Amino acid sequence: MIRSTAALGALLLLCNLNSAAIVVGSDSAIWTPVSYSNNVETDYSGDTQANSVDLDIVGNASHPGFYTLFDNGGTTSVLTDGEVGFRLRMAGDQGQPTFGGQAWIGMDVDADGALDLFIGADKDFLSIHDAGTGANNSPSTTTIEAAPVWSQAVSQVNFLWTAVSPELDSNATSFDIDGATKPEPDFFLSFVVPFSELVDAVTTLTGVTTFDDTSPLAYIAATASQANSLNSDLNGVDGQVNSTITWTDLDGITPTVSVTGEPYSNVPEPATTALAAGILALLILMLRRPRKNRIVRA
Ligand SMILES: [Ca+2]
Ligand SMILES: [Ca+2]
Ligand SMILES: [Ca+2]
Repeated sequence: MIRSTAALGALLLLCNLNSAAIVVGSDSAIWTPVSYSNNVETDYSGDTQANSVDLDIVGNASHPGFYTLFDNGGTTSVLTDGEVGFRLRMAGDQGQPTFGGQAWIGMDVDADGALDLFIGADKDFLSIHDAGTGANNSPSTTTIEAAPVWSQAVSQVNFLWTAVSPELDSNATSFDIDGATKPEPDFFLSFVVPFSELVDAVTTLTGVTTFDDTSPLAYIAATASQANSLNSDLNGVDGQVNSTITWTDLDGITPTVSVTGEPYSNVPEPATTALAAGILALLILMLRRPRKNRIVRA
């Protein structure tokens, strides 16, 4: 009995290792809060242009408004098996069966303060879009190409719109942090995209030719009432959806992070450094070897 139970446990563990990496409805305690330059993991309530609670990103220091979660898929092939998730805390919902708007995660992958691509989520599809021909360095210069370079229908595996609960936010002390103005539970919008699709988009659409889980990037997060704009709420910024102020000056873009959400400087040293150390060790070994041979002949 014990042996069969152990075997079953091992089998379940094996199945788990081979299943989808990120559980979209997992506890926020295992997700990484995405911080902005002022270290505020928050957004203001009631600052949406459309005045819709399901488009109003909210947060405070102990209840972050924006999380990410990266999983390498449990294998050595992070570029094929990795997944990256995003979670936004909204003030409530509009009583619709599901999320009624559009969420955007904008990414700057070449550290020039201008967004290079956008990851989108609505009730039907997850998608990745090229930044259009606009400067994309401020809310007012945002352009998002209408046609996605990748899209995937939402499912129970990659998308979740649900009220914040103790199961989804075990560290929370409130489930309605904007309750003073809108007394209703906050909602989490959570979605997961394959890391390989993000890598393809970065290397295809931008001048960045190599991109992996150690690469630098910066995020903005926003909501919209329609595709191809950021017209409702900008995370970390009070209003300003039409602002000409740059993302950097607005504090609307994160400091440089990795896809894990951790500050870039804390990322383990790149593989290239390890490779260089390996080559150096090999050279030392090769230089030593002839001297040893001469001693043997003598
Ligand atoms: Ca807000
Ligand atoms: Ca609320
Ligand atoms: Ca850029």
